[in-house]
Formats: sequence, C-alpha cells, structure tokens
Amino acid sequence: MADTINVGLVGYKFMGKAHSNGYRQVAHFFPDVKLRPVLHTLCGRDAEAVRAAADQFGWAEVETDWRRLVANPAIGLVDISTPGDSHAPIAIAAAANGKHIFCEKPLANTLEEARQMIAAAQSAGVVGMVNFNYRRVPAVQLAKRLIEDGRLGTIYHWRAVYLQDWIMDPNFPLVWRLQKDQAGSGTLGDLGAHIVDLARMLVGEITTITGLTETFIKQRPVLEGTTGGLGAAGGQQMGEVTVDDAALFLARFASGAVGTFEVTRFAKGRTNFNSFEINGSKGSLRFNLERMNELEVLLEDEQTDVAGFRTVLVSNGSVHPYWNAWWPAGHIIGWEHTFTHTIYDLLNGVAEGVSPAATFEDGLRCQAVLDAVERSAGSKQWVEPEY
Ligand code: SOE
Repeated sequence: MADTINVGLVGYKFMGKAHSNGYRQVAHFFPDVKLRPVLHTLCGRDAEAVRAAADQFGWAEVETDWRRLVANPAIGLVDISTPGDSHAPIAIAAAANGKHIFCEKPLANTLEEARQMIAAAQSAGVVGMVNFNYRRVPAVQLAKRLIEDGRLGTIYHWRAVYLQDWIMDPNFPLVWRLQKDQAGSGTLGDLGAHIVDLARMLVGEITTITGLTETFIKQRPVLEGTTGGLGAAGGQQMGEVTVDDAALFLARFASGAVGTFEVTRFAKGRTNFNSFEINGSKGSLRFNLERMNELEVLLEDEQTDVAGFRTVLVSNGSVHPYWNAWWPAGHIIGWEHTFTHTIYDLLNGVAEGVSPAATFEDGLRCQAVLDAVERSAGSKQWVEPEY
C-alpha cells in the first residue's frame, strides 16, 4: 500500500467540492497512485459552513484561517481553491512551510504574483501544479497524441471558444467573479485561461496578440453584507463591474500557426461551451466539452472515397490515457473525472518530487498571454506576452 499524504484544502464551494471528489476517488480507481491522499483539513472563513461542507465531502478537520492551515506540520499538500486574490499569499506561505501546492487556475491575478509564486516554490523545493483540468480529458489527450505523431501535419489554425451565459440578467448581483480586486479579470482569467492553456499544450507558445475586451453591464446590484456600493437605484445599492464580460483575441504562435480565441458570459444558451478546432496540412480535429467523450477527426492518411470528419468515441483503455481506471470501453465518463485524473498525476508528481504540467511556469506563461490581451485591448496595438 502506498504512503499517505495529508491534504489541506482552502475553499469549499464549487472547486472545493470538485477537488474533494477527486481526492476521494483517486485511490479507489487508481490503486497504483504513489501517494494516497488523506482528506485532513478543509478551510473556509465561515465556521458553520465549512464544518457542513467537511461533513458532506468527507474531511476530518476544519480550519477558519488559511495561515494556521499552511503552518500545520501534519499537512503535506496545500490545495488552493479560492478566488485569485488569495492564491499568491497562500501559495507563498505554504511553500515557506515546505508544503507542496495544488492551485486553481488562473495561477494568480497578476504576472508579478505568478513570478513570486514560482520563486517561492523553487526556493522551497516543493511541487507546484496548476489545475487546468481540461488537459486531462481523454479526448484532448488523443488530440495531443495525433498532433505529436504528425497525423495533422503542419498546424495552420487554432480556433477556440469558451462561452457561458450565467450573468446575462442585469439583476444578477456583483459576485466576486465580477470584481477585479478579487478575480483579477472576468472571462479572460476564468475561461480564457483554459483555452490559452489548451492552445499552449496543443499548438505551442504564443508570440504576438491583438485583442479586445468588453463589459456589457457596467453596474450591478451589490450583494448584502458586501462593500463597494455606488448609490441606490430604486432602493437597490449598485456597484461597479470591474472586469470584462467578454474577450476576443487573435494570436500568432511560434510554430507559424495562427489562432482565434473568444470567451464570453453573454452567449445566451451556451452554458459551458468549451470547444476548439485545429486545422493542419494533413488533417483537422474538433473537441466540444459538451460531448467530452468524443473527438471529431479528419485524417488524410485514412481518407477513402467516403471523405469527411468522423466522430471517435474516446473510451478504449488500451489506447486512451486514464480510461483503464474507470470502465470497459464505451462506458462514458464526465466532467468530474478530469479532476481525479489531475489529482492522480499531482500525487504521483509529489511522490517523485517532480511538478506535473500544468506547472507554475505553465501558469505564468498563460498569465502572460492574458496580460498581453489586456494590454492590447487598452492600447489597440499588437503586443507580445512578457514571459
Ligand atoms: C465558472 O465560469 C467556471 O466554473 C470556471 O471557473 C471553471 O474553470 C470552468 O471549468 C467552468 O466554469
């Protein structure tokens, strides 16, 4: 039986729930995992709410101050599933205490913070990984293998969208994701980070960018118990939206490929539409998260008189990574499995002392692209990411 590692998770809402499930499932389905996680401590500021979440998700202890959690000698791995403004302070303190770190995306709210996090992890010699979970969808891994094997030839085009619609109602309140001081940016960091990371993994580094951002609804009702009101409109305190509602950008890759990226929270009917298409000299492929067990492929080397895209059900354990851990071929998996895959690689990385991708360096490079989009949107010029 593998050794264990005590995990301390900061954050217990959406991502806290997803990560908790990953820790609970990993050793059950991947018995070869090199370190078995113990759900040691769950941390959140609201004592009652965090206790309830700990009971629901299976954590033994609770903590209301992340400073105490990162200082706890019993904890070996700190998981940061909080809004972006606390990633850097928690990660830097965790590294100083010798803890390995698993951090939600985007790595930080600014490039400077990302650099400080890398320096802290490096000088402490701890493992650091960013949770870009879509990397570990088996269909995305198949896309990666086809590209690496040269089956698509020279890559010409990357075309990606990540579309949502959950804030279209102007009465939707000013939650933390709409405030720059907490979230860093809007769609850019939340959704753009995912498709930039996928583009980097599949097509390579981005060299130049031109982009625009837009905030369609500039003021929203302030949530009770929060600050930042601008004054009352019809009795309702309103506050300023300080992040982008949508971002669009064009990019050139070091390889010579060109790419388009579009992210928005205003695509009515698109609740979580994450999709990319890649066109190369010898083939094309398309991924759509809503059909995440499939990859559409068109490969010149297998065209017959019946030409055209075909849809591959990516579920064969003998060729598709992670699949063997789950079910026989054809018995499909879902969104939450991507977190288990990521945590499996994280724990093996910690056991071996190697940071798995996406490393903090990957997180920094993604951040540099997001930063370039914002600079380009401001200057209306082509700009280069500051890696
Ligand atoms: C909300 O927009 C969100 O949960 C993102 O924060 C996640 O990263 C994405 O996977 C789904 O949408």
